[in-house]
Amino acid sequence: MNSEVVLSPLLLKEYDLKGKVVVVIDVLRATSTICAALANGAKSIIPVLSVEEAHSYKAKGHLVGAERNGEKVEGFDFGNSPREYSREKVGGKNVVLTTTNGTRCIRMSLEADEILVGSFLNLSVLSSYLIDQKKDVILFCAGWKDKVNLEDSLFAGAVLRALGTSTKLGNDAAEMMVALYDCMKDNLRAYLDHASHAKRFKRLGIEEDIDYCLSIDKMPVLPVLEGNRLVLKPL
Ligand code: 3SL
Repeated sequence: MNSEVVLSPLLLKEYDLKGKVVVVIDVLRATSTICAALANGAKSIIPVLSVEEAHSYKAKGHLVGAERNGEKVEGFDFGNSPREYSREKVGGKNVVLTTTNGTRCIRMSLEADEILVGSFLNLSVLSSYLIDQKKDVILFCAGWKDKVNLEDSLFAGAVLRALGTSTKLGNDAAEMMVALYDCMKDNLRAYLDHASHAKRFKRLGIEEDIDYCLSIDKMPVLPVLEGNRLVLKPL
């Protein structure tokens, strides 16, 4: 198996996704929220690109989450905090979600053989699956508005470490992120305080979400894209 890391959506066009598994990574917070909602019994999550598209689902009676720039968009049922997507609210429901970066990256990956969602919440389940399926992997970091970010890049390093000798490190970004993860793995929370998104969370008063999203293996589920919706992959 060969695993490559894509550190920004701007770089995705340089990679051939055909025949590969893409893991979309937006640990703060879209991919953590998707894991939490599905683990809490949501039937599916429908990722959509624009607030307008989200509005059209809302008008048809769907439950809809919408976030832009870290904040809930007015008029929707949820923002993008995984803590909002409780069993009481989402159990048995299809939920539509649009976020600044994460849901867009899911839609950018459609050429791949399989699209999975990764976060610290499902690190072990995701890694075990990748080892078993033996296809080449692209770890696609959503970043922030096309810029590289710390939290998604570090998580790519965590996945590569978990894959161990099952994978070759397929590009320099993979080498870099394993080295970074090895340096920082014992101080992840403190290191992430340096992230621009952590500073944004501080300004918005939603730092609690960082601890939630760093809870390793809290939600042992594997979201996979089937058609236009994310569902749980049977494990
Ligand atoms: O960019 C995204 O998709 C979001 O995860 C950003 S935020 O964490 O909701 O601010």
